[in-house]
Amino acid sequence: MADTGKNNNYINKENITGSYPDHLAGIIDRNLLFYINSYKNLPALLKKSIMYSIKNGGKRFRPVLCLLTVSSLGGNYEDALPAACAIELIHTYSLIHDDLPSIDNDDFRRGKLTCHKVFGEDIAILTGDALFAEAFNIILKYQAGSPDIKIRLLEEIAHASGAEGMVAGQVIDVFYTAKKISKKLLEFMHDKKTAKLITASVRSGAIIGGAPENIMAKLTLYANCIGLAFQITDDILDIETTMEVSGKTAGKDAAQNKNTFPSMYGIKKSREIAGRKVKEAIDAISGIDIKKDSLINLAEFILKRKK
Ligand code: GRG
Repeated sequence: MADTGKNNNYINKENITGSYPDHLAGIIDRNLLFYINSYKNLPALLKKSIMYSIKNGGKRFRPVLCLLTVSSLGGNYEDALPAACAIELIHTYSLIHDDLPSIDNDDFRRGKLTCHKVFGEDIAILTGDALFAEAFNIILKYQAGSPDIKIRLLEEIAHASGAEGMVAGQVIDVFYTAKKISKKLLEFMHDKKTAKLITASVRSGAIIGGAPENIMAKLTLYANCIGLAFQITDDILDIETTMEVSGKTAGKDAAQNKNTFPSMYGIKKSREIAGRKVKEAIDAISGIDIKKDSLINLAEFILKRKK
């Protein structure tokens, strides 16, 4: 069932940087479409809003990270496609809800109008809800492995998304907008809002790849560090990139008085902190016996990315 891209002329995504594994992102795109198309009993409007939200040029950073982690452990990345796609569905749900008028009120995402701008707020909320639930369904239905592996994956992804994960970070983000925040709480917010799902992506790959505890611990540290660096560079890009490149409205954080690394430390220091975190991530995996080049490459991509 899995589309591994080996015998296909897959849709070439616009190259994100010279070193980004675009072919894996393309494979994720096609497998996402396969899962969504396998649903037959859903209202046409919901199918349309889901397709609109899925087919839209995201980098697929989290699922790619999951696949690369499996490969780094000597496994077949094909084995992780359901879990990787499930994580992308959760990420997509979080973006749809994040863009809502009652949260960040964004009109553009990935170069297109946001889901609520096209389908209305009610349908956008429901589209996010559907993607969230279907993420777990895809793992239950398609993920290979023992029941124990499936339970560990569900646990990992649910924890990263829930009240002690992404939602916690988002609540702090919303509550502290235009209010003073401490450095510690700012880092906590970024860790929950963004790093947790990135960490779950690596840990899910490590579960599927059968990583022993010592390697799991190093990979977890790697992921926590790149997760924080990813959000810091996101904050910087909000200031430095244009709508044409990023596909979302530029300068929104400052306009909304959001707490970000640049607002706390300035751009130069924020860039240094992101650089330190990427170095810490690479150091974490440098001493372990895995095929680490592609994970190092993806960590370095975070500092080079333009969107
Ligand atoms: C239950 C209302 C409710 C919310 C769920 C909304 C939410 C919790 C969390 C949002 C968390 C969030 C949007 C974090 C931002 C993370 C981030 C850096 C997004 C951009 O990710 P990229 O660059 O985007 O990977 P693409 O478009 O490439 O997928």
